[in-house]
Amino acid sequence: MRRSRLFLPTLRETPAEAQIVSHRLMLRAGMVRQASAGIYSWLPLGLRVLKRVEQIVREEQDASGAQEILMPTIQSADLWRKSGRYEDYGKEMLRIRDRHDRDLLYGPTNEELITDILASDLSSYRDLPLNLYHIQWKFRDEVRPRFGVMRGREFLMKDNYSFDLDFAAARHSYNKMFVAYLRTFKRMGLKAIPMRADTGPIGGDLSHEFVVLADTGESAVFCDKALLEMDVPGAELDYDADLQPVIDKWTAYYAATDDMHVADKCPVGEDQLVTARGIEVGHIFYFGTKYSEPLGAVVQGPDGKRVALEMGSYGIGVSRLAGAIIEASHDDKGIIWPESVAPYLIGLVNLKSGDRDCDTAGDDLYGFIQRAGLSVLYDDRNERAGGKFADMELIGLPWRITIGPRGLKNGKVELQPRAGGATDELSLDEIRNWITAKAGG
Ligand code: P5A
Repeated sequence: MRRSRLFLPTLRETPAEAQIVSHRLMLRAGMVRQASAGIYSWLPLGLRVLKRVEQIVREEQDASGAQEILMPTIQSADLWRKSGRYEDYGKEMLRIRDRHDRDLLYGPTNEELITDILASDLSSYRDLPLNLYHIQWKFRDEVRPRFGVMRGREFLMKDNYSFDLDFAAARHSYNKMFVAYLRTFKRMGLKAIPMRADTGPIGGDLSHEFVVLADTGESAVFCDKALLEMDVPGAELDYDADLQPVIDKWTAYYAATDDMHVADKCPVGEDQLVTARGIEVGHIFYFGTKYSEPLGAVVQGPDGKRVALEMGSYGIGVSRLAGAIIEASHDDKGIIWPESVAPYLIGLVNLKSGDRDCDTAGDDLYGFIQRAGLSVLYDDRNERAGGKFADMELIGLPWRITIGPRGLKNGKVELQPRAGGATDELSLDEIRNWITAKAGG
């Protein structure tokens, strides 16, 4: 993409309304704009990040055996009356009435709707286990939406729902998600720590929050230092194998959110305890038959008896993650994107647009990078070098290649990683080799 064409309204000044660094940087880097309180439009750069985050989530869900569906944002109040949550959910639920005076709502979550689908369409235990997910916008009328996309009213969530015949199978479904979440967050360059959590309005008695440590996190968290060094299972992981040993390893260490932590009873010594702030990026729940019973999601088991399905639900804050990644990875100049979610891998800066040699070298390299299959933002604007560099640092692309008249005289360009480290001077051949190697071939 040519920078001269890209709709990327960056801001020099720090917007006054933004209290935390990710919100400030997302506004300054032209990623999002507020539409109304807690509701955002995603501009091209922001949307590319959101899509990449979403895709990592999707790939890890698919790898675990979950199947993607898409349920609507608008739901009928009737189902929620059956589960008893229509009243319980209170003011956080956005209630809507249609022209026929029917009560609808903008879904804050989908336990009822998915259970209703299963109630109608699942007939035999042979179709189990089943795990269905979707990635869809949710609405929760938070009292105090703040911190940009981190605590919005409208936000993108990946939510899935597992259905099993008995507790042992349901526990395995839960464990699969536990491991899939560890892998998902790791791919985004995040250290997410699973913590025992309160189940709130979702319900049930087994639940873990996945919390990314960051100074600006909304809640205080406490955990054993050892958890910061734990290994995450790699691609060799067999999801059908017994995952309990992996879970046991992770849960053997103390980790608790504010509301679960009792200082007097904490088993970890002071020198081993990390006290930090965290951002909840995921939350998993096992709640048995809480929804399947009232909504009639029942199957005939192998012995002919009818049993209500054992269920769990599993959420990831997809739009929140875009902010959480920035909280975890930035400096005083701007964002530092991990390669896995960066809007473009390379920022190509032409220091002297209009100069024939610079333009030729720039255009050539731009084409070469694209043909190699890598994503690149080419700053071809006729602007001061200082401004171009500041812009690139702000938007945080992992690699910067700089072409200037002085270097070109010696046939050289500059390569610099955004995350820090030395700037390399490379010949045009060398930079092409680097690009080819980066593209994996
Ligand atoms: C699990 C999936 C649920 O809703 N039902 C379906 C369960 N869980 S949850 O913890 O309430 O939400 C899941 C994740 O969504 C993100 N999230 C938010 N992101 C941005 N703004 C919000 N207001 C918001 N509320 C929840 C969190 O990452 C949470 O872990």
